[in-house]
Amino acid sequence: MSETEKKGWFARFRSRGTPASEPPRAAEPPPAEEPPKPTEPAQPIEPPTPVETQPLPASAIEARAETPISPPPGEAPVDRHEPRAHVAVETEGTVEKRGWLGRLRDGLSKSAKKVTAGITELFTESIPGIFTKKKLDQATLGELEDVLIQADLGVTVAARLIAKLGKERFGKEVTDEEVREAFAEDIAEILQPVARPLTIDAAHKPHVVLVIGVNGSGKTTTIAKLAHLYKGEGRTVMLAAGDTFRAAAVEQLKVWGERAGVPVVAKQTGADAAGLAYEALEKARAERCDVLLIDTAGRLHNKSNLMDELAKIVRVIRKLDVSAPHSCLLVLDATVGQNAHAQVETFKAMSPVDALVVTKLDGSAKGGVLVALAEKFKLPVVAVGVGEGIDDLQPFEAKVFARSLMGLPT
Ligand SMILES: Nc1nc2c(ncn2[C@@H]2O[C@H](COP(=O)(O)OP(=O)(O)O)[C@@H](O)[C@H]2O)c(=O)[nH]1
Ligand SMILES: [Mg+2]
Repeated sequence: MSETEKKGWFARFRSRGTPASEPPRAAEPPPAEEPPKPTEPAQPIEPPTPVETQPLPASAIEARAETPISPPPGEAPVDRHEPRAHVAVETEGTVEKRGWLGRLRDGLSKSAKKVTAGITELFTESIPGIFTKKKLDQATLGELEDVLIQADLGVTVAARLIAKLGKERFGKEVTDEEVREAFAEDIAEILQPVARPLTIDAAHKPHVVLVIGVNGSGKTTTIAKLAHLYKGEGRTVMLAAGDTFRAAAVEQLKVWGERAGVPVVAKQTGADAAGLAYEALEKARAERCDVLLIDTAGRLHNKSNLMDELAKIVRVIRKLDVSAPHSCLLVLDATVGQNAHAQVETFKAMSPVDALVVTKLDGSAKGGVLVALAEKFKLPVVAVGVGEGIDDLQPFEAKVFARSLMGLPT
């Protein structure tokens, strides 16, 4: 990542915290028909349905249950967030930087706990709490490999990490922390090439971002977060409510648009999504907008309907701009774990996916899946979602992520 790109992220995060750019948490959209969620997100926000655990790409698309997520206009807002003291006190300069690092670390804490507990356990003598050095033998390597696989890093990554550790330390006395340090270094190496922020090309007016993914993965929320981010950078943003399939979806985007202070092009439920995208692009071009974010349905009657719809959206917007979409973001919910692989395969076959956003890292112990995805698909991870709020989108930084995942200070 270049220094300027990095600064871009920091600048965006620095621009937060002003009442104008950040709506109060209490004003975030509550679910339409759900009771308020408990403040402790002990369960994944949207637990995958049993069908979703099937490794079939088709099921991956169809599996999401309809989730009522849009707040009916006028309904009393519900604050579903825990107080985050570190955010409240960290407002400026380097302190602010620690703020987002802290939030990423917090977001990854469930995943980190899982992996560090697994590793630490191997290094604990029979008296609990006494950690010792241990001679790195074949059995320990095998057990460490299991821990990595269970933490969703995948078989390939686990094998790679273990091979490297074995090569460097076999037969030597090591501590659990040394092992975690070694793993973090290797993981950062795997992640480095994919840690690339989404670059908005100013030559395009607008730069069209098509946002795709299964229902409930976090597309609409991510669009709101990106809109907020770009607006904070002084860019003009427009949203297209392309999920015309679900009744609440259009309304949900409109509410987010209002909160982010950006216009939303929308039609009624059931309208032609490609037609809507075309109109939105026409409008954004006429107004010389910098960014157009197009929301899409994640679930239609069947997989081929979804495929047709996405293909049609791409075809139709290319009538106006042959180079559009300039970015095609696939949004993945980290809580689905290994099923994310099938989703990438499926959506890659349907549309020109060129980057990933991984959401709900805060509600998941499966953050390790991001490493497996990076190793396998090598698609840039432009950002990660660590909460439901409009500013809960974090830059994806290889080293920070790797160290957080291994429960190490960043
Ligand atoms: N905890 C958490 N929840 C998220 C995150 N991103 C989205 N969500 C929630 O996931 C649910 C589905 O999100 P939504 O954007 O509507 O998904 P879509 O169907 O893909 O558009 C909503 O309740 C969001 O608040 C995240 O990063 N962390
Ligand atoms: Mg949506």
